[in-house]
Amino acid sequence: MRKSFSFLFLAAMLGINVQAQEIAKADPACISLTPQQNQYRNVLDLSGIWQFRTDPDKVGESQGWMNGLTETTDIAVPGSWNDQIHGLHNYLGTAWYEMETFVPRAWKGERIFLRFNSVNYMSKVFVNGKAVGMHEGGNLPFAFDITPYVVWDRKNRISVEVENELDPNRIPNGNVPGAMRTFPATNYDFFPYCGIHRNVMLYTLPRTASLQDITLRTDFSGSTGTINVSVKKQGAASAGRVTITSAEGETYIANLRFKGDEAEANVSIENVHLWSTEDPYLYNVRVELPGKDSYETHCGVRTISHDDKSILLNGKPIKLRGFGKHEDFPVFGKGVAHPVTVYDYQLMKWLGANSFRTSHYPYDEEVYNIADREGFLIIDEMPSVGLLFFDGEENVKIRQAQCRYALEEMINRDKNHPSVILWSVANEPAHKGVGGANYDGKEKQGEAEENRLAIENLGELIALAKGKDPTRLASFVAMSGSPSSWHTVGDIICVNRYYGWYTNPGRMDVAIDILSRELEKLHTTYNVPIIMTEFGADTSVGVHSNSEEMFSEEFQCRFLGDYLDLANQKDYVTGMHIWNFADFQTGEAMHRVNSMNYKGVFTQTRKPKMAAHMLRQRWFGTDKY
Ligand code: BDP
Repeated sequence: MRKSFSFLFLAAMLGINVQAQEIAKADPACISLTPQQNQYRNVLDLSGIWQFRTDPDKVGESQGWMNGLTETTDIAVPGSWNDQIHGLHNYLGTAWYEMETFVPRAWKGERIFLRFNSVNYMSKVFVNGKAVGMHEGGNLPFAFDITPYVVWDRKNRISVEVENELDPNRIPNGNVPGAMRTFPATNYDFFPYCGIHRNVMLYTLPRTASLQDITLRTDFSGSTGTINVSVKKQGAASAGRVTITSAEGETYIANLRFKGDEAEANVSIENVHLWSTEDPYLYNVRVELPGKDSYETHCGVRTISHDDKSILLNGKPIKLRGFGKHEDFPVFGKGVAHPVTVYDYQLMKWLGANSFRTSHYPYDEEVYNIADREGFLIIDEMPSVGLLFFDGEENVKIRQAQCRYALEEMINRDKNHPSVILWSVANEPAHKGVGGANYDGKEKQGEAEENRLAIENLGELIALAKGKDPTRLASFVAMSGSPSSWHTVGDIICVNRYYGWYTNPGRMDVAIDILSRELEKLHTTYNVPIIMTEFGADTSVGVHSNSEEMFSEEFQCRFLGDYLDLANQKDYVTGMHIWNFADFQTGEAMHRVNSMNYKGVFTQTRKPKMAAHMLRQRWFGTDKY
C-alpha cells in the first residue's frame, strides 16, 4: 500500500486535525481488475439511499462524525448532491456520507475490499470509525483493503468525508486568478458536480492467491492473430492458465509459469476474427490460478497505428465521426445514469457516428464495455482540463504529480478495451496569450518559460502513457491560439476550433477560410493526421432564422455542415468530433444562458435539434464526414 507523504498537505486542505498518523493513499494497482462475481470472488453493490450531512465548518472529524452521523438527510448513491438536495446547488464544501451493511459471514477468511468508482473530488473513507484511506481526484476508481476493520456480529458503518473545493492546484483547476469569470469559479466549462458519482462496492479477493492485474495486447499478421496476456498475482501460486474462447466455441489454452508474481503467455489464433467498428468481434479471456482464483474478461484483436494522414485500424485508414460528450443529466448531475448511457449509444448509432471522446475525464466503466461490443472508438481523456504552465514551476510540479497519478489509474482501468484507441493527457492546456494573442507569431513576455514547461510536462505524460501502453496513440487536445510548437509532443494533432463562433462570429465564409489555411499549415509542418476534437455552436432549440443567424437551428446546421464539408476535402483530417453530443450544465456566466452550454445536437434530455437530422443524412451508411 502506498503511503501518502502529501497527507499533511491534503489534510490541511480538508481542514482535518491530523496527529502524526499515516493514512494510506489509494494505490492505483488496486483498481486494475473491476470486481467480479465468480466461484472465487464476491461483490456486494452498495448503491441505494445513504445518509448525508454537510459540514461547512469542517468540524466532522474533530467531533467524531465517523462514529455515527446525526441530523442527516437521505441521499441517493450514486448521484451528485448538488441537484438532489434542495439548496445545495452551489455547495462544494465538505460533506459526509454514511451507510451501514452486514458483511456476509461466508466472506470470513477472504480479503475484503471497498471500491468507489468515482467520488469528486477529495475523499477520506472510514470503516467502523477507523480511517482506511484517502483519495484525491474524481472520475476514476479507488479501493482499499478493509479486512482488518470489518466486524461480523453487527452491521459495518461506512463513512465518507468528501469535498470538491476549487483550487488552482487541483486537476481540473478552479479559483484561478484572472481566469474565466464563472460562478462557481471553475477554470473549465462544465458544472463542478460533487459527491459519490458511481457505484460503491464491497468485494473479496481469495486469501491464498489472487490475480491482481491482466494486460492484453493484440496483433496480427496475415490471418494469424496473437493475444499477449501478461498477469500479475499476489500470494502463493506458481502456475496459472489462460483460456481464450471464440464466439463459435473454439478454445486456445496457454499455461502461465510465474517468475515472482509475474507471468506471460502468447496465444496464437489461426484465422483470427479481427475487431473493427463494423464487426466488433470479441474473444472471451479467462485467466485462472487453478483452485485459487479466476477472472474473466473480453478481448478484441486489432491494431491501432497511424501514417502521415490517417489513424489506421487494423492497418486501414479510419475516419472518426462523432462527438465530445459529458456525463451530465438533470438531477443526476454526474451520477451514473445507465438508461442515458444506453440511449446515447442508440442515438449515436442512429446518426451513423462511430466514435467519441470522454471529454473531459474518464467515464464510467460500462461506457467502455458497451463501446467494445458496439464497435465505437474512444479517445480516453484524463481529468486534466485547462492545465496551467504560467504560474511558476512549483505549482506546475504539484499538478503534474496529480496528473501522473490519474494517468496511471486511467490506463490501469481502461487498457484492455479494444474501443480505446488514443490516450488524451489534457484538454486545452491554457496559454497565457490565448485569445488570438499568439497569431502575430511574436513571443510574449514569459512565453519561452511557459512553452518549455508545457512541452516538458505534456511530453512527460505522453511518454508515460506510451511507456505503459505502447499499443495505442497518445496526444493532448489543443485550444485555438496555443503555440503550434506544443504539437511536437503527441503522436497526432488534436485541435478544438471555434472560428465562426468565438472569433469571427457568424462569418462562416471567413471562418472556413481561416480554418482551411490553418489546417494546411499544421499538416505541412508536422506531417501527422489531425482530429478536430471540438467545433460547434450554441443553439436554442426551436429558434429559427431565415438568414442562418447565430443561436438558430439553421446556423448550427450551417456551422457544422461547413466544417464537415471542409474536412471532406482534407485527406489528413482523420476525425471530426462535434462539440457537443448534448446540451450540458455549466456554472453561471454571462455567455451561458440558464447555466447551460447549448452546443449539443441533442438537448440535455436527448431531444434532437435540426442538426441531428442533418448529421444522420450526412453520416448514416456513408464513410464521409
Ligand atoms: C472548449 C472547451 C469545452 C467548452 C467549449 C465551449 O474544451 O470544454 O465547453 O470550448 O466553449 O474550449 O463550448
